[in-house]
Amino acid sequence: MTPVNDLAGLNELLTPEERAVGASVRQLCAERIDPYVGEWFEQGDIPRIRELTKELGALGVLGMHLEGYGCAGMSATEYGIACLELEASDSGVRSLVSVQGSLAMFALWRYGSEEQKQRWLPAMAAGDAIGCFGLTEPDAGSDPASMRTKARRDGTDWILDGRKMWITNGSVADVAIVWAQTEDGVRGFVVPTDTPGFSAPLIKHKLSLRASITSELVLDGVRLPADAMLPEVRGLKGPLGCLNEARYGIVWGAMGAARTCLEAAIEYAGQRTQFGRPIAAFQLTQQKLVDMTLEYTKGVLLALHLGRRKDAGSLRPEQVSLGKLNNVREALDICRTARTVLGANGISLEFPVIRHMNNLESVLTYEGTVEMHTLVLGQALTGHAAFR
Ligand code: TGC
Ligand code: FAD
Repeated sequence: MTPVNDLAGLNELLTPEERAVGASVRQLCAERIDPYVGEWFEQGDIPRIRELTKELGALGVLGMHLEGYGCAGMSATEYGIACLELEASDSGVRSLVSVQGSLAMFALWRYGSEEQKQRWLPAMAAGDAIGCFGLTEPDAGSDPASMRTKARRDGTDWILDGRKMWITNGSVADVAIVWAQTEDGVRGFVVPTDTPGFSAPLIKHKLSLRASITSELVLDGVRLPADAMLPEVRGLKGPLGCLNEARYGIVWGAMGAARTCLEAAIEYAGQRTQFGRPIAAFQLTQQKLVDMTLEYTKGVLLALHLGRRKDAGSLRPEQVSLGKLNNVREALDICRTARTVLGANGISLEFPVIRHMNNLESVLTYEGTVEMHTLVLGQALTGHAAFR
């Protein structure tokens, strides 16, 4: 029996260093996450999230592709491989890492003052401080330009008022990067979460991404000093620039969820007997496994291609959209097909499949929905923006 990665020789496309990154992240996931994550999902929590975040920091995956300030300075491809292995365990764990490194840390690293970087980045790289990224609002999701959160001047201070919604890591964060309207356009603010007027109630009743903290951010007259604003960017291109980073990680990550479900389906099909034969011996089952493997293989090749382009400095935003749209959509399809192979066991948390399938419903929506990425690609192809 050929392992799914060996069919097209995917591992041979990686350097020894890249393979080593994948192996070390997989080892941590196998020891610290896989045995427990089904239970976390059932509870709707990541118990001892601070401990886990420190372990991820010690492994070097927080802000892994950033240079300096305690960050590991690895390549984009290595970062992508780490995301794949994390999401092979759970999309919620990859989210924790994506939001920390690609959104909150990246915003500080790219747009922050030297003082802001020194204050937060080393602690965040080590996992001693957790960050979140507040862009979405109750009435502004796909269209962040319509955000209502406002920052106004009071002397030299800033006063922030507004609400953010669906914010990963919100209730456990030490620092929130909050995007707000100012007289000068959209600006980013570095908000220590112990600032009076800031609160982050947990969002409950999720049936997806349950091993992840998702919160509302409430900003009621939050007073910040003048130097709380990210000085190096103005306008929506600030948050959208961060999204490119996190979306890139998802291009890889989604294939991790797909791999786990595909491998679970192959293993189950080999062991489950009906009509006197393993269900793997039926042509209809083989068709499913082969189609899943084809899409998985193509998805990893696409992720690797985009990773190489990112490392070469030539990755364009619409190429990230192409990868995010394709790989999340196909990963979800792979997980749904795997679920059918497992029959009734496919709906049980005793197996990883339904958890990954439900998680990917969130991944399909966050970081730009299927429709938004379709419109980005439509605009690239035709020159017409069809968002409004
Ligand atoms: P538009 O007029 O097109 O652009 C405004 C300015 O931004 C620039 N820009 C970009 N810059 C960098 N990267 C990109 N991908 C960019 N896309 C646009 C653009 O050049 C322009 O710059 P300038 O200098 O001319 O001002 O903006 P629009 O209002 O028409 O919106 C375009 C659209 C719809 C594509 C954008 O709003 C969008 O991507 N919407 C989706 C929102 C989204 O993805 N939200 C995600 C929130 S964070 C999250 O979900 C985290 S989940 C994480 C986890 O748990 O893993
Ligand atoms: P809407 O924008 O209201 O969209 C609803 C539907 O309408 C979608 O199908 C959409 O594609 C479609 N639609 C909208 N406009 C158009 C159009 N012009 N043409 C065609 N179709 C259209 N956000 C953050 O800022 N930080 C986070 O950390 C974060 N974490 C998240 C974690 C989870 C678990 C989830 C579920 C979401 C998270 N989000 C976060 C929010 C996420 O980015 C938004 O949910 C997403 O951008 C979509 O916004 P919305 O939910 O308001 O949907």
